[in-house]
Amino acid sequence: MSKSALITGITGQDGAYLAKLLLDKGYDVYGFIARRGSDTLWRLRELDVLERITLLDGDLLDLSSMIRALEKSRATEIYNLAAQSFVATSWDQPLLTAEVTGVGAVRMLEALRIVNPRARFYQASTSEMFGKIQQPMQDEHTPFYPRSPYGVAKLYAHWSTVNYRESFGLHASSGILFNHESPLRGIEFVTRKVTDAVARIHAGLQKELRLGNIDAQRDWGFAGDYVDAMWRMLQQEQPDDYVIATGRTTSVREMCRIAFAHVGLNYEDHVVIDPRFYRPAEVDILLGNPAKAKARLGWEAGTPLETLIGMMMEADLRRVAKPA
Ligand code: NDP
Ligand code: GDR
Repeated sequence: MSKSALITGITGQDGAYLAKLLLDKGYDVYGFIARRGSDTLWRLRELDVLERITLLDGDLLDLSSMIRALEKSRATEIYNLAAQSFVATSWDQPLLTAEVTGVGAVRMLEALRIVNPRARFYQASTSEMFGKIQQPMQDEHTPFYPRSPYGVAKLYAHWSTVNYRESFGLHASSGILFNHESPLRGIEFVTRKVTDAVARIHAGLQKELRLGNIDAQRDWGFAGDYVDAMWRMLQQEQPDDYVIATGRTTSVREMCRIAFAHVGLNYEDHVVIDPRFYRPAEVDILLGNPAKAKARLGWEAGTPLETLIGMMMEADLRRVAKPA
């Protein structure tokens, strides 16, 4: 009998890659989706998975919809990827972010306790929980100091996952994932904002790119690699928490240089610093130590930033040349 998995946030970047990975492994894949007015299914179409999954309506604000989704899917693996995930928006919508990104995870843990406490649970935790950095490389023992309402909400969800594991013996694991990108990344995030703009500038459709703090540094990997780490966590006999990262950090400035150079342009001729994109509090630098994931999960990041940006650039050049 094939295994059954339920993914919240299946319409997002990671949800689409994870759905593909699980389908390729023979799972029955169910997606928990909040119905929106606009088309949110484009990523699932792009990876050719839409016709192979079952979508169940629901919302992380609505416990009863979670209970029904768990009952209908009979999922033995639940991946909680849904969130208000854009850090900048979390200052404008702190309460919604808390409800969806923080309390939403606890609703899913409660639903799990009610319907199937033996199911395995994955929580999408984040390097944003480290926030104001207190040691040069962050691992599973680094103290947390979130710097945004998003980071605070994720920390609540993270500790709740740990607490439900310790209180009720749930197989609940938390992946502390550092930034990961892809051609399916939302356009509001900086890497995709840059690759989309470079493609447009190259095509003569725009001249400048307005950015905020380009001296921020991130540990960027490829989303396609990172969803494999999520799956590996749930295959372990014991649940645990893992840092998932590349172990290399790069500034937004350098990332811009790589993207513009892809089409023979100099970023300094086009990037304009716009204070509107500065954040009330910044996470200056992130650099993850993925040693535990390598030792226990046999997982390693496989895509260098240059290759990743190249993939994103090629996808955006194609999109700009052939608009939908
Ligand atoms: P995205 O923003 O691309 O996807 C978020 C998903 O959550 C979308 O499917 C969205 O649906 C869904 N969602 C939002 N609100 C609700 C709600 N109230 N009820 C149900 N679904 C909802 O995120 P990513 O794929 O990039 O990230 C996946 C998860 O991993 C997120 O939790 C994120 O915070 C976390 N994370 C991401 C990292 C990264 O670098 N990408 C790093 C570390 C953690 P819709 O499309 O309809 O809006
Ligand atoms: P982040 O990603 O906040 O790290 O959260 P984002 O790409 O939004 O920002 C990265 C860094 O770039 C700086 N920056 C800008 N960012 C955006 N979006 N737009 C700009 O114009 C701009 N200019 C400079 C930011 O200040 C920041 O320092 C992502 C999300 O996927 C989270 O959900 C996830 O938890 C973390 O990664 C790990």
